[in-house]
Amino acid sequence: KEPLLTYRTKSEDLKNIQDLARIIKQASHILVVSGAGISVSCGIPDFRSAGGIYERIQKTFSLFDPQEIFDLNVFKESPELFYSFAKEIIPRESTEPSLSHRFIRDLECHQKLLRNYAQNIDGLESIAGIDRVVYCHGSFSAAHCLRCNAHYSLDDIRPDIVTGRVPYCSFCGNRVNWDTNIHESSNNPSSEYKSCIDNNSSTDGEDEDRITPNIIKPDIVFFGEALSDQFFDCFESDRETADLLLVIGTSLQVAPVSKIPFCISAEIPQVLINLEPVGPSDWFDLELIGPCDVIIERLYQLLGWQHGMNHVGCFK
Ligand code: CNA
Repeated sequence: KEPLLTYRTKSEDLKNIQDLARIIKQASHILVVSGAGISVSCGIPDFRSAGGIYERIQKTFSLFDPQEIFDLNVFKESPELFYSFAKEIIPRESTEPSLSHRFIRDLECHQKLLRNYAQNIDGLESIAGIDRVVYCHGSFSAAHCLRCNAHYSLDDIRPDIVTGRVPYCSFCGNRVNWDTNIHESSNNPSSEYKSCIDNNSSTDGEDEDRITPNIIKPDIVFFGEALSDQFFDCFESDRETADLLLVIGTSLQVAPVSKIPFCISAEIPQVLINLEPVGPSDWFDLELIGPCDVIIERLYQLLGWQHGMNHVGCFK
């Protein structure tokens, strides 16, 4: 009996972790859908678990639905809601990817990773070195001014984020004193002032300036915003090519990523690795229920793989 691990299975061929290891050995086009659960061991809380960010937001603010903090209109009106918890999701400079992130990278190094569809916005996939990643909901690594579109890096706005302040575009804020509530930003953003200046060098659109606040918004996808073309373009071909679907650390509550298992042929084995079951009991061929890093550590043993093959020579 495997420690800390329970199974739900609907398949005779795929009934336990040993079977999964066998299938991974055979596979060459693995599609991984990952979520907040793979970053929990890095110290970044998820949304929907007990004690997660949504529960705390609901206790702190009088929001009907905690998801409102990801609503663009709410963000424009009350950006302090979003920035009151954003510091919890950005990785610190010392944050290391989890074993689960490194496993996805090792799948890539073993030339088995078709694509990692990452819902996370913390950017740890890139820190783990995963190249074949699609950030379905964007990431904190870049940001832009909602009014003039000037681009900022995470480092530009990190000082505001970690202190829970709303970052405002310095240039816009200084140029048009359109709202007395706008404070002077403490930023000294390094990038793309030029585009900001160019975009603001005319008085045309002044009315729009007045209604579009000069808040800096991280390049993450809010509710009501479209996912990138990259997501749809990649998935269009990947759905035909995948030979195994691994869903790791997600409640699969957010569309369209939650539709991925339905859009892939039922012939392709679909496996969930998560702390709790997700969806109806016959959704996945196999569910491995437990902390993902523990399950993945066991997979390493069964596969006979070393951790972090990328450090000793990953080829693409
Ligand atoms: P979610 O809805 O909060 O679900 C997380 C899932 O992970 C739950 O089913 C948990 O049971 C499970 N889980 C928690 N800990 C573990 C663990 N150690 N091992 C295995 N499973 C675990 O988050 P989703 O990712 O499903 O929702 C998508 C949202 C959450 C995306 O838009 C993200 O941007 C957003 N989010 C991202 C981060 C991040 O970037 N680290 C953090 C919090 C939320």
